[in-house]
Amino acid sequence: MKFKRIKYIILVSIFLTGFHAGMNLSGQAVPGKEENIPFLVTFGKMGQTSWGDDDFYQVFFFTIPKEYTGQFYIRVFDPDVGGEHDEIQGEFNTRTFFGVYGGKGVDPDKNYDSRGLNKGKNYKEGTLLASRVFGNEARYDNKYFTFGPFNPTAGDFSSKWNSYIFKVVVEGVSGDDGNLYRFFMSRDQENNIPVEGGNAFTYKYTFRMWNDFKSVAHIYPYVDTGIVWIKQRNFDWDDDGHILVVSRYKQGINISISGENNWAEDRIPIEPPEIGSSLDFQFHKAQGELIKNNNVVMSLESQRGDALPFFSSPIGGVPVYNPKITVKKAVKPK
Ligand SMILES: [Ca+2]
Ligand SMILES: [Ca+2]
Ligand SMILES: [Ca+2]
Ligand SMILES: [Ca+2]
Repeated sequence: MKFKRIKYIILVSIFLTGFHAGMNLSGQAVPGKEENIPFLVTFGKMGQTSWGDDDFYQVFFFTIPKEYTGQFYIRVFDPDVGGEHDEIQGEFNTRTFFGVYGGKGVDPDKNYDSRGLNKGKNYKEGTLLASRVFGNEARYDNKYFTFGPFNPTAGDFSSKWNSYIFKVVVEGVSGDDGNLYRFFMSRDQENNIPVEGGNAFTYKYTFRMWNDFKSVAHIYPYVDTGIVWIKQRNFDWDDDGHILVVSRYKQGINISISGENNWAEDRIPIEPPEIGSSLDFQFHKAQGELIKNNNVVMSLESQRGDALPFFSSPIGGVPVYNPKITVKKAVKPK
């Protein structure tokens, strides 16, 4: 009975908080529109982890809904390491590999190695469809480079998402500088035209905060069925303010934060109303003296040790705290 009521409340609140809006939003800008994150970051492999990248690579997945039959492109903004946006150490001498993968082996639900969480494991599984290594190239500074066109059916089909999945691997193959960049999955080679219903996700997010202490960054993990608690891990937050978790059910929980070049972790309980929706991890900068060029890494896993994906366009829309959602303590069965 009680559970039925909770279910009803969840359904009503999903409807009211814009489930449909969430489904139709274009998630092709990476970082996404709601995330308020200026750039992804990948350092050259000779970099120092104290600059905020613990492993010098990043793996992102793009989903193309089955209904979309046209071609598409993956555009990278500022793929070079030099000129504007990038983080120099000494001189710019970093080279970065970008590779787009399709075919079997890409779907991270079928092939866990594809998630890129275990260094040394083969996160490049799949068919390499296109790649390029960028150095200090003025030609691509503050500009887009476009991979493609790709046919959706070249991806790895996922019945779970009813979508073809593609993977982009970014690796700092040499040097010690930080490459800042963004993606856009587009229908057009020259412009950013979203593929309706497309999305993107990663299991380990390495990103840059805005140099503005009024600015709050958000990332949105999806909570699948069967999750009871999650373990959060964040790296090199530089004690910059606080990190809050908000959901339909959580008004705001402060989590443990990392300092310089270290990890912080703790467990966060998950309640039934949060299943099948997104959480909102909010990164609030310290007020007063500005901590500049803060790069940070974030990952989550469930009590089963299974990683949670962060979607560029949050599944079910941006979660809004609803004080009317309550959870009664489970009554022990007789
Ligand atoms: Ca640049
Ligand atoms: Ca350098
Ligand atoms: Ca760059
Ligand atoms: Ca940092």
